[in-house]
Amino acid sequence: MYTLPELPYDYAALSPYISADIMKLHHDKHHQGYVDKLNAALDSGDPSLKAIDLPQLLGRADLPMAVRNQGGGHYNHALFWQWMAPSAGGEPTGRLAERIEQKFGSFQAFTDEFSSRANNVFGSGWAWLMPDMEIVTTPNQDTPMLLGKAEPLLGLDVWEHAYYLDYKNVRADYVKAWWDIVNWQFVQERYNNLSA
Ligand code: MN3
Repeated sequence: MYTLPELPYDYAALSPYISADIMKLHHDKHHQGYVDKLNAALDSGDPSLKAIDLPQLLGRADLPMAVRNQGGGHYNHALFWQWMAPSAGGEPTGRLAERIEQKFGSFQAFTDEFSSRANNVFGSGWAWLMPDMEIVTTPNQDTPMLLGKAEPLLGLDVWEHAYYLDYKNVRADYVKAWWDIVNWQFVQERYNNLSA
């Protein structure tokens, strides 16, 4: 049975970039909903699916739609909380910083490209940075694994529920502000693990 992970900081910790109201709603209602519906879908479906690791499971093309959507929702949000932190932002350092510069020319060029891709996701979805430095977007709660790709290094939730209370319908303002709370330390740890 999947369970809702606790936020690694207070609801208000990411304010003013993301308000306590959004964090509470997003974590306690939306993410809890994905967990509950994932468990219900697994309970009423093929029992062999319960034995498969979630990242692996989400790479399967033949999943029941409820498992794909709710499982993706749980996986994506469990990481999303960790991709943000109070007093974060800035730029990565070390191997990851070098790789970003090598691929995009500069950190600024990377954030410009990623922001542009995130802003252009039609409807609800996610933007991802992959361990090979590819930028990918997916609709709904689909993960990069569903496209046959690796687990993502970094991801941004661009569903309206992630920003509407703070930024109304102006997704670009949310995307711009988000860079100030990206937890590069966590992204760097993932890079070291995923690209080793
Ligand atoms: Mn969300």
